[in-house]
Amino acid sequence: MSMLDLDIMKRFIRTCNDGWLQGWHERNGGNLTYRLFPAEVEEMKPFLDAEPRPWVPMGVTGSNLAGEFFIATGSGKFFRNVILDPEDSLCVVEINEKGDSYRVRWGLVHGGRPTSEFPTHFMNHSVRAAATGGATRVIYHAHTPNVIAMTYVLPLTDRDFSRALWKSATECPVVFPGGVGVVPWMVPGGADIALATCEKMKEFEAAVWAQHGLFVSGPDFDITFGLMHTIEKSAQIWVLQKSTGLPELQTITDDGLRAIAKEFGVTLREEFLG
Ligand code: 2HA
Ligand code: ZN
Repeated sequence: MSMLDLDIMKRFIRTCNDGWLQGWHERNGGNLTYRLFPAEVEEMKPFLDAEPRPWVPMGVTGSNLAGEFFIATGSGKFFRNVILDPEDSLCVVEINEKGDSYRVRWGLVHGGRPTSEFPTHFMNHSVRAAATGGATRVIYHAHTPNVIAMTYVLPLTDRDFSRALWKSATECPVVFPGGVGVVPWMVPGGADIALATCEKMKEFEAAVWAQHGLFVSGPDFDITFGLMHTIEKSAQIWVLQKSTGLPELQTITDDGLRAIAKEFGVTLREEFLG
């Protein structure tokens, strides 16, 4: 047995590779983090490094996540290489008792640190854990080309994006009935984008980053990857539809959206409907 035989590591690695295969992770683009269940931490303990690396302050505090363990992609690492060399590309980190610092307990065998967006992921784990009674485990950021394309031509409002995406494929209102939040263009990796994303993630499980990509959360890899995939596919249909240059003759009406919600037992954000 080794760390890489653990089911949770296999599923983390598979998710990274699935994102690579979708074309969402050019070079070192994107990042993924997973908050481990206590039983998964116990299973992992025999494989952690004998000597933990030093504590690193994050510049943000999430006191509800004190003492938790995360799997994270590494800063500057390529999703393309995760499947080939997970011990170099990934890490397991532990959060301290104040919830303001981390230390690496496994991985990054050639040195390095967790993703540049780790403070953003950590704060959003904190916000989403609070918003979902602890159910959120996965935060995933990808450079999804069609969502990015939309951010050049649609007003950057939660309402405009949610409506356009809901109406671009019939399953969408079922998959993300709460809609999506939109964060204006910001410098990546900093405190500002972390805070702005947190504000959106108090209400939404997905946030569009203008001219950059998409940021999503969920309880497991299937649901979270599926949310990324569904939103990006809907954006692709929107872009394809606009690219025909032909006038739109019909779409899903707002009453149509309401009917889908009723049939599938989900609650749409009514303020986004006409
Ligand atoms: O990991 O995607 O947003 C590089 C990025 C930063
Ligand atoms: Zn990015």
